[in-house]
Amino acid sequence: MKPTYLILALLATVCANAAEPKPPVDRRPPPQPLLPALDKNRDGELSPDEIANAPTALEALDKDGDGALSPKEIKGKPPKKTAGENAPPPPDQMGPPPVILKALDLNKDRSLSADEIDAASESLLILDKDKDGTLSRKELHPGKPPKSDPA
Ligand SMILES: [Ca+2]
Ligand SMILES: [Ca+2]
Ligand SMILES: [Ca+2]
Repeated sequence: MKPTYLILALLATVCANAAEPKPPVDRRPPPQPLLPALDKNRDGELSPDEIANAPTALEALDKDGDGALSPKEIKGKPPKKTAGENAPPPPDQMGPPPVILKALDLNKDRSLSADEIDAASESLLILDKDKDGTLSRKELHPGKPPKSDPA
């Protein structure tokens, strides 16, 4: 066996590895599309005032003025397109809907009707697990439950 072949094979392997296209892996949790609209003071929590103003804040997202929020309006600006319109994002690779949308979207059609917007304040309070009237970060981003040590 000629050693040159070995080196060439090695080089080829290295090149192949380097050239292998790796799709960017986004391991961040899915964004809460509605939170920026609702969280007026940007502290990551929803105060009683912010919850009370939820319907107004949501109406502000209604770009086409039909009184309802389409999935597009809920998501806000779409992420930058990669290759024009040729590659539409797969519909359900985004995981479960964000908790805020889940709470507000009573009929689970991923859009918010005028009724759902009207009921936004009440719907949000469903997320208020500790009933203090405020939606804390933990309530808005329920992840793994915190480990409670009995000792
Ligand atoms: Ca806030
Ligand atoms: Ca809906
Ligand atoms: Ca709370």
